[in-house]
Amino acid sequence: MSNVAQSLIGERGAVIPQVYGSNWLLRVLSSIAGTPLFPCPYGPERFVITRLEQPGDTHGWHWDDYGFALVWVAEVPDPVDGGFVESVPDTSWDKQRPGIEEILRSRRVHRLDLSGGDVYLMRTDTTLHRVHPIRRGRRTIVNMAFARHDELCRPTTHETMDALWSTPRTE
Ligand SMILES: O=C(O)CCC(=O)C(=O)O
Ligand SMILES: [Fe+2]
Repeated sequence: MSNVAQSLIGERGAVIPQVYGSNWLLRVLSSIAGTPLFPCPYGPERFVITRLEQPGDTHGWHWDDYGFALVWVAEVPDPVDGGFVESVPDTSWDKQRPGIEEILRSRRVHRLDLSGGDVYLMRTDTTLHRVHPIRRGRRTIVNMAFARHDELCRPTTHETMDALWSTPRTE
């Protein structure tokens, strides 16, 4: 799996930062979510480009640090080769004891098949989710994170980022 970090996209990219900063987009997403959404207060989590390309590459089971993610799917293998999204809604992240195995044993796992060009919005703080490991092909997405109002000021640790980048961060 390879990632292009927010800082690099911010420095060299034009379209992604512009789309992310669009008030129109925020209004549309807020109306779909049924709650006002805001740019993520923690810069490094605002947007990331992620590519899976080796057999077995996955984005393993996790919750995100903020409430919503908008995922733009640039390319994805045929669903028979993996790359679809699996999720368990209405689950919460106990950071001391995530209990992921127990949730997977006892709850129905939903599946979302994707095609290149799809965009989806997910409630990511209360939805356990992962990308099913790919068997072949390549999967490239842009993930944009958005926060609810109550997430703007609260102190937050950034476990999801830490797992991606292996650098401890707290704000
Ligand atoms: O690639 C996807 O569809 C979801 C990615 C994801 O869950 C994340 O980046 O936190
Ligand atoms: Fe996620």
